[in-house]
Amino acid sequence: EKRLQMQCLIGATQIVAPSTGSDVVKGLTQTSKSLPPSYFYDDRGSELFELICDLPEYYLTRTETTILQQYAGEIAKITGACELVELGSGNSIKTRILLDAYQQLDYPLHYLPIDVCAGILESSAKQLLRDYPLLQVYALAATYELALAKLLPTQLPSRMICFIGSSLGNLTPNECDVFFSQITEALQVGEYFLLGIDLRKPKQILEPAYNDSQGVTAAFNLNILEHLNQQFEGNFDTTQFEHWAFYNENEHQIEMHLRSLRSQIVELRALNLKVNFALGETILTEISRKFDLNIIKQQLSAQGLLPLQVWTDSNQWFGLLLCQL
Ligand code: AVI
Repeated sequence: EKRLQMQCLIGATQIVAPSTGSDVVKGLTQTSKSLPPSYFYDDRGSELFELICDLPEYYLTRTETTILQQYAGEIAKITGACELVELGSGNSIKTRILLDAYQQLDYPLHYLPIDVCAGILESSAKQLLRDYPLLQVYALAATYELALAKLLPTQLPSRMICFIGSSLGNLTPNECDVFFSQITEALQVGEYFLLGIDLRKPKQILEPAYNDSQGVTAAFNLNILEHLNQQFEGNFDTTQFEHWAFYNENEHQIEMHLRSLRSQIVELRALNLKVNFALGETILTEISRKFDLNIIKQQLSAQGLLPLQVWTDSNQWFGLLLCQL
């Protein structure tokens, strides 16, 4: 298919930067153990995340979808014809709302999905090509950082980098600053950044979203260990860890951990690493920060990303910001 080009910057077809696992070694040898959340997204993890998005407790995807449905037309009118670059594109379902809006205005459709999971990237790109006969897709299996550094100049009048789904919340404040500067580096003056963020709200709503009654989030969390087993010849026994997620009100973030159910030693042979776990010791696998619109607007402006429009839903649970460099 001529309309699809795929490039893999990580994983099996290593072109630029093979994942050496040094980030895993670093995280598991610290006093407070942690893992980079990007390791959630192997094929199984991406599938589980899709299931999470449809859970009754996980309001994020539904709410952002409502906002996109209401304002995609407005977004397309503001930006004019532009190339859509999406970081963490996953199944690209919400992006279809944007593609539809650009298509309705007869703008050319150029889409660059970027995801660490090559499997879901390829299958969703192929599905998109079937559904949008005029679409050109250039898919990149890469981390955000690598992908942003690799973007070629666009052939369209403008570009919009989309970072929706509140994945920004999975970055620490420092990582967030670095990320914003990578965004400004990747854009030309006048180009756009579309950001979707989960907003602060009572714990009673937040905690169930990360502790669903069907246990899908627990399975998603535990799957990170299966991914490490597979990628680094590990012997994590997932029955000996449990999911633990809570809202840290001081930091305004969900913290998701895996707690060791006994004292145990785990080996990752490919990394030449043995890790000791005490009974009850945890690995921090993810933070999911919840944002204040005024604070994030100031942060974006301070980095030169001027918020042009901010849209929310009727509960003010989720925010969508269109910024311009
Ligand atoms: C991808 N990211 C925005 C999700 C979140 O809500 O932070 C990942 C997730 N973790 C548990 N459930 C969903």
